[in-house]
Amino acid sequence: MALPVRILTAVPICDGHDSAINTINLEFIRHGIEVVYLGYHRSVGDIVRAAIQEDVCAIGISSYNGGHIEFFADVVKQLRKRGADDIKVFGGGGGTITLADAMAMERKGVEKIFFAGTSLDEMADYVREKYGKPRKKRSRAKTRDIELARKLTQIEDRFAKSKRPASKGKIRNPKSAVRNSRVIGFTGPGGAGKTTLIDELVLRFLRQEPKARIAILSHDPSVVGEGALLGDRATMINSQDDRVFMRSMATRGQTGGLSPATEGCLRELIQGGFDYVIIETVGTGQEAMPFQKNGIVDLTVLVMNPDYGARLQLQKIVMLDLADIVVVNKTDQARARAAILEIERRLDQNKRAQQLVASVAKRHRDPGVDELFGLISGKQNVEALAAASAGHGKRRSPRRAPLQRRRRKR
Ligand code: B12
Repeated sequence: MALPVRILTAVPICDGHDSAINTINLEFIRHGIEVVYLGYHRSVGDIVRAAIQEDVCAIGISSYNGGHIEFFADVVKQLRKRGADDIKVFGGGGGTITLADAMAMERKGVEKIFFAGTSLDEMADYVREKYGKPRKKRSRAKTRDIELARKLTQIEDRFAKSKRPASKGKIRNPKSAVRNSRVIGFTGPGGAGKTTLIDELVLRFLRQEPKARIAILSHDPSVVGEGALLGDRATMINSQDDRVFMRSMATRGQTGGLSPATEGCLRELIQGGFDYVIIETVGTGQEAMPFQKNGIVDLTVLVMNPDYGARLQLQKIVMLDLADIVVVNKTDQARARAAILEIERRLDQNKRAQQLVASVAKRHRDPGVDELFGLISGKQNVEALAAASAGHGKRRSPRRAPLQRRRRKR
C-alpha cells in the first residue's frame, strides 16, 4: 500500500488570511494527502519546529500580508540550520506575490509558488507527484527531535505497509527503559474542548516545571488510504514550545479513537524520557474505551460538553465508568449546573474514586483547569483543591478519595 503523503500547512505571523489555505487543505485531503494544519499567525520558528516534529515531506505556506520573500526564505534557512533541509517549502499568496518575487524566492530555496488562477486539482497533483515519492535515504539526524520524529514515521509506515500493529507487548515495563514518564489519556466527544484544555495544561506544566519535557500524541480520524486533516495544532498556542514534542496522528482506518501505531509511538516517547506524555483521542462516541488495551496510560481523563442531551444518555457512556477524572468543560454554558449535578450522580453509581472537575478551558487562568493540573501533575492534594475551589460554587463528593492515594494502591 502506498504511504500517505504528509505535509504541513500554515499562514505566516501577522497574517489572518486563512480562507485560501482552508480551501486548499480540503482539496489536499480529498486527494489522499495527510495535512497537518498549524493555523494562521505563525512564526518561522513555530513552523519549522512543527514540520520537524511532524516529519512532513513539505511545508505549504499561504501568505497575503507581505514580507513573503523574507519569510519563506527564513523558513528554508532555519530548516537547513536544523539539519532538516529534506523538508521542502512551497506556497502561494494570490496576487500579493509577483512573478519577480517568486523568482527571488526560488533562488533562496523555495521550491514552488502558485499564482492566482491555478486550479485546486493542479496544486494537489503537484503535491502528490512531487512529495509522494519515497524519500531518499536521509543523513544522520542532527537533533533529538528529528531523530524521534523519524522513528515515529517508521512506526507509522511499518504499520501502513504491513497492516500489522507496529509493536507488541505491554508498555508498562519495557525491558530496555526505566519508565519515568507519566502518561495521561484524554478522550471525549468532538467539540468538548479537549485540545484547548490540553494546551492550557501544557502552559501550566511549562510554567511550573521549568525542566519538564512534554510529549503530545494527538489523533484525528482518517480512513485507510485516504487523506486527513490533522488540525489540533491550529488550536495549540502554548504547546508550540521547544520543550513540547507534538505529533499529529491519523487513525488510518482504526476505530476506537487511536491509531494502530499509537502504542509503538508511545513506547518511543517513553524511551525518549519525556516527563509527561499526553494522548488525545479523536472525538469519541458512547462505546469508546480507547485506553483499555495493554494499560497504555496511567491516568484517563474524559472531557465532556454540558450539552450531551437527556440525562439517560449518561448511562450509555462507557468512559463514565472507566475514567479517573471526568471534566465537564464549557461550564460557562447555560446547562452546565444541571450537567455537573447529573454527572456527579452518575459517578456516584460507580462507587469508585473518580474525580469530577468543572472547567472553562478557553478562559485565561481558569480555576477548573488549575484544579485538573493539580490532579494530573500530582502537585496538589485534593483537600487543598477542595478548599481553593469552594469559592467557585463547585460540588465535590466527600466520598471521592484523593486520586494520588488511590492510584498508588494499584
Ligand atoms: C478574502 C480576503 C480578506 C478576508 C480574509 C478572510 C480569511 N479568513 O482569510 C478579510 C476580509 C478578513 C481580509 C482582511 C484583510 N485584508 Co484581505 N484580502 C482578501 C482577498 C480578497 C482574497 C484572498 C483569498 O483568500 N483568495 C483566495 C485564494 C484561494 O485565491 P488566490 O489568492 O488567487 O490564491 C491562489 C494561489 O496563490 C494559491 N495559494 C494561495 N495560498 C496558497 C498556499 C499553498 C500552500 C498553495 C499550494 C497555494 C496557495 O491558491 C490560489 C489558486 O488559484 C485579497 C485580495 C485578492 N484578490 O487576493 C485581499 C488582500 C490579501 N487583503 C489585503 C489586506 C490589506 C487586508 C487587511 C489588512 C485589510 C484591513 N486594512 O483590515 C485585512 C488583514 C486581515 C488579517 N488579519 O491579516 C490586501 C493585502 C495587500 C498586500 N499584502 O500588499 C489584499 C491583496 C487586498 C488588496 N488588494 O489590497 N481580507
